[in-house]
Formats: sequence, C-alpha cells, structure tokens
Amino acid sequence: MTAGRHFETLSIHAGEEEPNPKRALNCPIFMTAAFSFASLDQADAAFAFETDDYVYSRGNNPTLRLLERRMAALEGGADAVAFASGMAAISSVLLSLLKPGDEVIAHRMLYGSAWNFIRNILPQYGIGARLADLTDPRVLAAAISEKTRVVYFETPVNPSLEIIDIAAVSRIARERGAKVVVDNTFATPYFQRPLELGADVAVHSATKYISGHGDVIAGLAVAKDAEYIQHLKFGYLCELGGVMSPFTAWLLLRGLKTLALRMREHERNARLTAEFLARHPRVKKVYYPGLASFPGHAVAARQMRGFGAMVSFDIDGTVEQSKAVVNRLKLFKLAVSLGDCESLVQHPFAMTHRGYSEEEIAAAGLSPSLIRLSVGLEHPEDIIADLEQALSVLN
Ligand code: 3LM
Repeated sequence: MTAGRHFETLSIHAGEEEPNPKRALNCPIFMTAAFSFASLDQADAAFAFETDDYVYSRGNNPTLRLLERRMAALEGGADAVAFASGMAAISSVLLSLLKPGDEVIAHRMLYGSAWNFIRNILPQYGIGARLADLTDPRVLAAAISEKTRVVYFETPVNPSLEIIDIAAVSRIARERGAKVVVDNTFATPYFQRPLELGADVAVHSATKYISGHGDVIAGLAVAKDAEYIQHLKFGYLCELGGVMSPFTAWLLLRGLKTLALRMREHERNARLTAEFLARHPRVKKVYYPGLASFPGHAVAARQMRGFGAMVSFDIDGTVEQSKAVVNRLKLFKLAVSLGDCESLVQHPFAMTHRGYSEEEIAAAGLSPSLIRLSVGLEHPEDIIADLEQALSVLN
C-alpha cells in the first residue's frame, strides 16, 4: 500500500504493492521476453487468467505494470495500459471502441497523425469520422447521432491551445451513449484529470512531459473501467503489438518522479513567455490558456490546475518574416515534439500538422505561419532574451 494521497507522493510511490525480493528501491528493468512456469498447471492457470502470473512481455511485464498502476493513480483511473507510442495508444483505443457502421466525432484541430488516423484510416474500415468545433458544446449536441460511439479531442488542443469543456462534452456524450476519449498530453495529470471531469479514457503521448527528457517514444491509456483496460490490453494491444519496452517504462517511472516539479517550472516559464509575447509590438496574437484575454481561459481556469507550457503565436508580418524569426532563434531548437527540458520551436502547418489545407487552417481561426513553442526549463530570462533577439529581425 502506498502511504500518501498527494500528487507528488503518488508520482514517486503509487503502485508499489508488488513485493520486490531484493528490496531494490527502484523497480528493476525486467528485460525479458518470457517468464517461466514451475509446472504446466501453473501455466494453464495463467493462460486462463485465473492468476496474474507473468507470461510474455507483449502481454505483461513487471516494470510496465508498475508504470501502469502509477499512471492510473495519477489520472484517478482504475487501471492503465502502456503502449510503444502515443499513436499506438490512440489507434488502439479508437479501434477498441468503434466497429463498422459506427462514427467518431473529433475536434477539427488535432495532432497531425491522430487527425490522419481518424479522418483517413478509420473510414477504410467502415467507421465514419466527423470533425466539428468542440470548443462549443452546442455544436456537439447538434452533431451527435445514434451512430456516434466516440467523441475524441485534445485539450489544450495542439497547436491552437483551444480549450474544450470536458465536463460539458462528457455530459452530452453520456446522454447519447458515446464514450469520451481525451488526449491529456499537453496538460498531464498534474494540471488536468479528464476522468474526474466525466471522460471515459485519457490517452497520452508519454514521449512528452511524462518522460520529460525527450529520450523515448511512448504512450499510455488510462480508464475509469478496469475491465475495459483488460479488454484493450488483451484484445487489442496484444494482437496489434505496439508494446512498450521495459527500458522505456523504467525511464518513464524516473520521469514521473519529477513531473510535478517540472510542470510547475514549465508553467512559470510559459506564463512569463506568453506575457512577454503579448506585450511585444510585432506579435499579433498569442495563444496561451493562461492569458485572461484568451477565449478558453475561463473554462481552463475551471477544469485545469495550471495552464501548461505550450504557447503559440502569430507575428505581425508575412510568412517569410515568420520563418525568419524561427530561423533566428538560438536557445529554442527547431524541432517537433514537446515537453522536454529544452525549449523547442516549430511551424506546425509546415511540420507536425502539415496535412491541413489552407481552408481547414482558416476554418480553425489559425494562420499558416503560426509559430508553436514548447517552453522548456532554461532560465526564463534566457528564454525571453532569445525570443527578443529573434523578433528583432522584424525591426
Ligand atoms: C508534436 N506530437 O510535435 P507519439 N497526441 C498529441 C501529440 O502532440 C502527439 C501524439 C499524440 C508531436 C510529435 S510530430 C512528427 C512529433 C497531443 C505527438 C503522438 O506517437 O508518442 O509521437 O504521440 O506535436
């Protein structure tokens, strides 16, 4: 049993109930494909799910199991399952909840690969995909039908930072018998717990803040229903095969220990960065839920404990000038991904979200030259100085 109930304590201790014969303080990396049985009877019982003995690391592994239990505790879920990537988690969750003839309604702006999977791959299997503006729950209420089995979105949204009201959307979905899947990558469970607000499943690209060090590709899904997690693990993950390595799980357990510390510091740096950008004469618009002027601010203040560290902005200038600003940044590395100690910058509609057409970008109220920042853990004065010198190219 874990002593303690606070996030910081749980992120270091939750899920420790399994005895560790050598009393190692940190869970060993169980780098093994298979586990041996003492007898055929023991094997038979394990294969019949009568015991929870380990069999094979595509189905279960002690290092992964500790990570899964810890994440379930942090998200306020009943259980969790680890995947090889965020996309493995997202695709497996959606396939497990949808069958031919069903339909998913997703927010119109999503991380590029999730958008592609929903819009272009699910329909190949007879699953309808509709994209709508879920920042307005009335749009969902009007669009949802008896075919809708899943409502899917990120909040804050990548890269627009829009905020979707998890409780309001979940109420509408529940009334119509649809499941709600929330990608909680940007907020992490430290700032937002979708399951407590009514969502059924929270998915993560653990590549990002959960790892925190930019050294692994990893995914997680957490649910309120432990039976659903069993179904997802043994009915989908095991057969589709996108399993996490025990080494990755060990790195994520290490990352989780400092998640609360990192998120607090990330957020402070992001707030100072957003405030600096909002004051800058050559910045046209800043997208950050922590700014009181941002449209999603009130909902974010209600459903999040903090606003995260992703900031997007538009400069007052041409696409070429926007590229010049990005190219001139020095401390900010030009790279996809986010949530690392290092500050990162990218142009989403040339990189992570490249598939979106100009019409789709405009419909979402965004510009093709939007700049996205993942504000890191360097000193905020250095972060802001780098932005200041890069923006001076516009003078
Ligand atoms: C990115 N995003 O830079 P993996 N959900 C969200 C995400 O942001 C991502 C995933 C899922 C970025 C990665 S793009 C070439 C690089 C909200 C990833 C997918 O499968 O672990 O990469 O997670 O925005």
